[in-house]
Amino acid sequence: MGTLPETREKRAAWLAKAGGLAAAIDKGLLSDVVSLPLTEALVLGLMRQGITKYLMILGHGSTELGETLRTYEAAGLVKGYQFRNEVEMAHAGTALRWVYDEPCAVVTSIGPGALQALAGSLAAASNGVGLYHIYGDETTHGEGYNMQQVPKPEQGLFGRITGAMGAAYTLHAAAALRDALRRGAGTVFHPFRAGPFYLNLPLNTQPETVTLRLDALPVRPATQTSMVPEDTALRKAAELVISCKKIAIKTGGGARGAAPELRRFAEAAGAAVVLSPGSTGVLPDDHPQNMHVGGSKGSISGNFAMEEAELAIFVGSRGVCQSDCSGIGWPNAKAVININTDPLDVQHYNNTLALTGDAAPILERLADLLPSNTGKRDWLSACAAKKAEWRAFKQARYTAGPIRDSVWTSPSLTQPQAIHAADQFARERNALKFFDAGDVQANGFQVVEDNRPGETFTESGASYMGFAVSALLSGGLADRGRYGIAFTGDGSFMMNPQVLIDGVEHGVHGTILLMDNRRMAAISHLQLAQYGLDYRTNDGVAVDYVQMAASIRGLKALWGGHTLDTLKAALAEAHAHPGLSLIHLPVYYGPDPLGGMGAYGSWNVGNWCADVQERYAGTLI
Ligand SMILES: Cc1ncc(C[n+]2csc(CCOP(=O)(O)OP(=O)(O)O)c2C)c(N)n1
Repeated sequence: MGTLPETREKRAAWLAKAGGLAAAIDKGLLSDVVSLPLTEALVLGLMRQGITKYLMILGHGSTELGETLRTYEAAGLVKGYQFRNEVEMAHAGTALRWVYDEPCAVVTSIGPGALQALAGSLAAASNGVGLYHIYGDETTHGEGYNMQQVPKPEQGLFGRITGAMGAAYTLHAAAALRDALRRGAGTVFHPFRAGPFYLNLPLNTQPETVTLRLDALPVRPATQTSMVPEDTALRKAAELVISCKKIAIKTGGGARGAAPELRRFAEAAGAAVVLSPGSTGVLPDDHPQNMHVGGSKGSISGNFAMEEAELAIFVGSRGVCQSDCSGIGWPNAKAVININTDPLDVQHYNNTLALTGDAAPILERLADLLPSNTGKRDWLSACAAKKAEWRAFKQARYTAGPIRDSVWTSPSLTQPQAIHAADQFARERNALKFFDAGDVQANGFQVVEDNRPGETFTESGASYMGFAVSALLSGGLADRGRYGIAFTGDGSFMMNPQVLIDGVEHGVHGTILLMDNRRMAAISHLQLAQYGLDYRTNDGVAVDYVQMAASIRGLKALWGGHTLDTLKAALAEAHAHPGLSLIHLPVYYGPDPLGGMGAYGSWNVGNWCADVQERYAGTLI
């Protein structure tokens, strides 16, 4: 009974009948040494780690793997999804893990396809999202140049290129599979620094045979028990909290899993909470201590709290330039408490009391060590006044009405107005929000009023144009996909318009809210702020995105109009459509300050560098 049948088809059918790989192993049916094609053993090895979804654009570099997947999909053991662009596909895979915690494998051919997926994987690498990237690679025999390889007479170039982005393994020999999959599991399921794992599959090793025990293939590593530092360090931290009058907590992506503990600690400590773009919702929007986002595109209140704080407490934050004012956002901070699982990131600032470990239990223990009143009333009142100022500032923008600009014939909604309306619409329906790069992204994290983590996914690590629209696809791939809205600009949308076709193909229920200002406004704004003139950040070509989207059967294409009423009607109609929809919304671009949410902090870019670096040299922390 333990003997596997002789062909791929029969083995797949046999496994399906046995209830799948895990069931067959549990029943002791797979403890013999067997010989299999490498790609089949790979697919079984990934199945052993719970990975059965494959996102693919096949080519001559991956037909052997494709044949194994075809056979296994026919037996119902895996599911394959075809895409139209590798960057889009990489983003969809990243979102599938990030939003739904479903790890998957992205499969490409050799050369251009692999390089495109590698570029897209920057988003997974930057946001700590684990998934497999499987690329075709040049032959190990070196019989001559392979078409599409990197054209240099050197060995292992793809291994080096992918290894620069993350962890990589080239399956130079079939027998290396166990090692490859053990390392892959270590990266894809890393407890705090997960990322893409690149498996390069040479054209000639793919059809080779590997001899192994299937029950010896590595499984997904068990979650570690949580790390908490010693009591002495925690007591020192509590003393620091008690002794400092003005405290600001800066939350990063690592705080998303510790929302209740963060709230309890912030309330016990009397600390203001400043959010990074990726951690909106860790404290409810209207919580009096939520100062909103801080950083170069932060907020009046968030940046006030950063500037005034004497003690900065970082929770799961890497201190990325835009969200941390390139290191000069804390001019009055004398001390730092840093809570981070990563032993390097936890030491990012000077004068740091490092609490290396998991945010939730550390915050819980710290809160236990604090007295019932830490006497920070004056500080919290000053912060509350700034929060009120920020609220009034936002309200003035939401109620300013449409503004006339040079492109659109009627006065048009501004991005803040449109985002505010769509955010409210999304929250009322428990919809996911995805934000693309540019002004859309900055206005987005300044405007959204999230009350829980996971309401917004903003790819702030790489700020990759086209991520949001591609990420919408994850709803069609997930076991229990949810309705989502992708907020995007005309620039970002056109990076990955393939989503229109792939979204229909994969049955996505979601809406692309395309805010068209006929330019890459974030960069125009940066140019104007730095040099007084914009340059090559717009063109004169009018595009009718409604017509473009309507040309795809099954897609609902709508014009958003020029008022909040027309936008809201379009949002409702789009949501009611059971598949993919697109709303083309003209938005204002121009110098009126009511058209945007403003910038509040520093950034080490362009002609600001000299000033920022001079101030950085004088920082204590
Ligand atoms: C793939 C990629 N290319 C270039 C950039 C640099 N970049 C950041 S924002 C931006 C403009 C975005 O324009 P659009 O999507 O139209 O949004 P808007 O700023 O107009 O709201 C550019 C070019 C990027 N982040 N990603």
